[in-house]
Amino acid sequence: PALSTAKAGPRIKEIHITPIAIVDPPLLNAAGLHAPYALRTVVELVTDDNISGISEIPGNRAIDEALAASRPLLIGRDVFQLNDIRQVLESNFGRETAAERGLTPWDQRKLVHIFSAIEVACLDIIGKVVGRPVVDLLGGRMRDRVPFAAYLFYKYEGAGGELGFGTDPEAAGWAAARQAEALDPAGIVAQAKAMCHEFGFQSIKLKGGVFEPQQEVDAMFALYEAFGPDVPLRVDPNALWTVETAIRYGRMMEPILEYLEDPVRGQANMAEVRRAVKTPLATNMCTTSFADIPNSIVLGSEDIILSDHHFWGGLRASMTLAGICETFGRGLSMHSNSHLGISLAAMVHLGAALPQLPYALDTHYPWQSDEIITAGRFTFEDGAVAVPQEPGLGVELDRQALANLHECYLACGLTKRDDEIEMQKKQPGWTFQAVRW
Ligand code: GKR
Ligand code: MG
Repeated sequence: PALSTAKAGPRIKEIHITPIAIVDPPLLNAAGLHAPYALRTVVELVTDDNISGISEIPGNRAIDEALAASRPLLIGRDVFQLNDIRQVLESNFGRETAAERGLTPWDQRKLVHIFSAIEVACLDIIGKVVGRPVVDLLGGRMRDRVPFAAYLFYKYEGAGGELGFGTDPEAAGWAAARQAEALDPAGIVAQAKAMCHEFGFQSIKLKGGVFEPQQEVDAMFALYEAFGPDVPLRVDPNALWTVETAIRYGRMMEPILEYLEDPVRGQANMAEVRRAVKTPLATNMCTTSFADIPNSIVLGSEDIILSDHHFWGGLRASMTLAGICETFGRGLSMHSNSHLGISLAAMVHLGAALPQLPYALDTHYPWQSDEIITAGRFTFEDGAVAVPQEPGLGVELDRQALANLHECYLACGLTKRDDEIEMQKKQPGWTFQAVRW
């Protein structure tokens, strides 16, 4: 039963769960190839006094179904009682194990995504009720602008969406560059220049785990040559390398890397590489939940945890993680997946509240062209996004765009992310391997 409170807050009356499909170009990664559409789910809570709160999570039919099944547990609950809501969901679904995350670069757990979807939408509502932006509900802003990094991908030519591997000859600037093939160091440098020119990013990350390591290391040196020592560089092979490979190539890149992200699989392997290479190691794959923290500390598996409020269980959980990182000397930064502006707004509020922000955060946003917020696409200045000042998340749902993107979801027929199947369209017989080189 819900606990009694001195003053009951607004209660959840309706929960709307809308899966959408957004245009995504053919980006390569360790698990294969991005489909022409990335899936997201938009959640809207409406209270008994008709205040609406929104959130966005990665799209996956199984998660949407679990979220829908939790409706009877959530309807009637006070949006301020986030601790209670979390406990109710956990008692219903049971705790998730690290194994449920899966081996792919992205996280496949249900409960953490459900927590996040509900918590962010509740915080949006609470912010509107008290007239303060979400960052103030997380303890207040430490900065007015949140810096992001250029997130480069090897890719096939193609715009994604209806065009698939085709391109729009009318496109110009970054919209044209985003369609171009990038399969070698020169292609990656050209992509970096176009992206940094458009968004002003001052740090660069390359998604690796696509080609044999020497080629990816060559791309990193080519970026270093092109951008010089003042632009921090990172590479992320998504745990595809062996310990031996990671030590060999990690040492080679010591002079040019800000950090090396998930070179190997598992905390013990990460710890071994960390002892042998001077560059800091970061992860969004080996330490991805609070249950992973004790072993991370015992083994010393990484220097930087890449939080993601979508799979750490929300914004407040990410603030808790920030405290743990501070206690144990871990750096904290942010991971991303293909996303739109509701997620970006939440990421910016969190980024603004974090006590320390030593690294520019990840975002896939430049790869997307759709939007579902009324203000249209966020703008970046010198690679940073200004923290919304309005109450709540500070973004409003564009209902027409939501309906269109939902139609797109129904038409595209995708129900979960499967990069292996997409890759097989280009390379028949290709299979994902948890460790490749
Ligand atoms: O979008 O292909 C991708 C990325 O590989 C993504 O799924 C990862 O989760 O960005 C991610 C990462 O840093 O590992
Ligand atoms: Mg990563």
